[in-house]
Amino acid sequence: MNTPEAMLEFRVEDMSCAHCVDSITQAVKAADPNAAVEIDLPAHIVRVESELAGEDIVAAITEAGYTPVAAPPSAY
Ligand SMILES: [Cu+2]
Repeated sequence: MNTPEAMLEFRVEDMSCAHCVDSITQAVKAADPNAAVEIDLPAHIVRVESELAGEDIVAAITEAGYTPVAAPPSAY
């Protein structure tokens, strides 16, 4: 799956504070400088608009030390 500019959504349960938000945002932007990252901290949701495939974003967030789970947008 490699749809350009798709809005992808992930649940990151171990994201718990502003520092985590920062780390995850930096990690995604390191993988794609043009990515738009939107984070809902209370809901533990990370939304990413990017040319990257979902698994690449998962890899970037995992490398930053977190545990992302793909969340289908239809679930919200
Ligand atoms: Cu934190």
